[in-house]
This record gives sequence, C-alpha cells and structure tokens, in this order.
Amino acid sequence: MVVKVYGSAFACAKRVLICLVEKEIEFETVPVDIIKGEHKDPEYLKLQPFGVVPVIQDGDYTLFESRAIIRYYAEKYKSQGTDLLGKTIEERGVVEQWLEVEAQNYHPPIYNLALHVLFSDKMGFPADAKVIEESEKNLGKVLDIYEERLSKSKYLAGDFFSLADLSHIPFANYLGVMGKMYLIEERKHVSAWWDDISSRPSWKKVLEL
Ligand SMILES: N[C@@H](CCC(=O)N[C@@H](CS)C(=O)NCC(=O)O)C(=O)O
Repeated sequence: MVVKVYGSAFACAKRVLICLVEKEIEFETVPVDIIKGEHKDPEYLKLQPFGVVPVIQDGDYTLFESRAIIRYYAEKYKSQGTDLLGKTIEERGVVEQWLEVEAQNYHPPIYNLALHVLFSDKMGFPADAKVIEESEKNLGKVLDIYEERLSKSKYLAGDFFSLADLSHIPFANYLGVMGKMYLIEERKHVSAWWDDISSRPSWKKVLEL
C-alpha cells in the first residue's frame, strides 16, 4: 500500500517525507496549496479538521499531526530502514524528550520567523518586524542550549541519528532561504550537527521532489 502524503510542498509535511524515506516506505504526494486556501476546503477538512498540512492516508488509515505520523511509522517499521527511536527504552525516552523540545521550544520561534520573513506577502498579511526580532532572539536562546547539548553528543538524543534530529531539518533549512543561516553557523557544534543531518540522502531526496 502506497502512503499518500497531503501538502508535501510545506515544511511540516517534509518532516513526514524524510521519515518515510529513512524507513524505506513507498509514498506518493498530493498537493494542497495553502496560498490558494485549499487546506480550508470542506473535502480537505474531512481529513484534517484543523485545516493545516500534512495528513496521510495509508489504505483506510488516516493520520494528521506530523510528529504523530513520524512516531507511528518509526514504531510500526522499527526494524526496517533506519532505526529512529533508539535501542532501549531509556534511549527512546531521550528521543521523546528532544522531540518535545523541537515542538515546544524550537518550532514556535522558527515557525514565526519563516511565516513573517518568507510567507507574509504570499499569505496576504504584513510582516511584523517586532515578531521577527523577538523570534530570532528566542531561537538564538534555544540554539545556545543545543550548542551545549551537542558539545556532549553527536546528535540530540545521543550518538545516533533519531526522530529528534530529523524533525528539525525542514524548518532549519528555511534559515538558509531567509539569509539567517548565521544562527546555526555561529554555533560550532550546532553547525557540525546541521552539516551532518542536512547531508543525509533522505533530505537530499526530499529536496529533489
Ligand atoms: N502541528 C501541526 C502543524 C501543521 C502546520 O502548522 N502546518 C502549516 C504548514 S508547515 C500549515 O498548514 N499552515 C497553514 C495555516 O496555518 O493556515 C503538524 O505538525 O502537523
């Protein structure tokens, strides 16, 4: 059964695509144009009632929330492709910890930064300079904590690549598009980590789609 991924052009959906490539799961992409408001169409809202992307359909199984989707596939196909969850329950706990950090600490400032720097024009609202400044400052504080963590282990959850690292990739990539890659490059360990995770064949494949 080929997994259908809706809204694959956007970063939250790319999180799912990287995971599917790492897990060697076949998928097809279904475009949902946020700029045209297709994510608010009644048919789409039947799949994702909050009107955001992504959502997947796997046969008659439907799932939304990108991090729920990656957890589902990493667990379901634990022994296929890259193991993204750790070998022990303790390692799994640390993967979950950093996945939560990604969602609760890293994502809000980088999402607002991308929204106001890259998408405000297209989405028809004015970019707010104060939001940009605050978001950059808050993201910097989060990355300072990452710098400390990554001075002790190669990846966020330990010395293995996991869902926690993977989940950061699509939005970190926007920093390059925004001309703000210095936020990563000025932090030695974060920079080495980014070079490593952004060189993975899975991300290169997703970028080619
Ligand atoms: N927590 C959701 C967030 C999804 C989300 O915010 N998606 C963005 C694209 S990256 C979106 O659809 N934005 C359109 C909107 O907010 O109207 C997830 O991870 O699936």
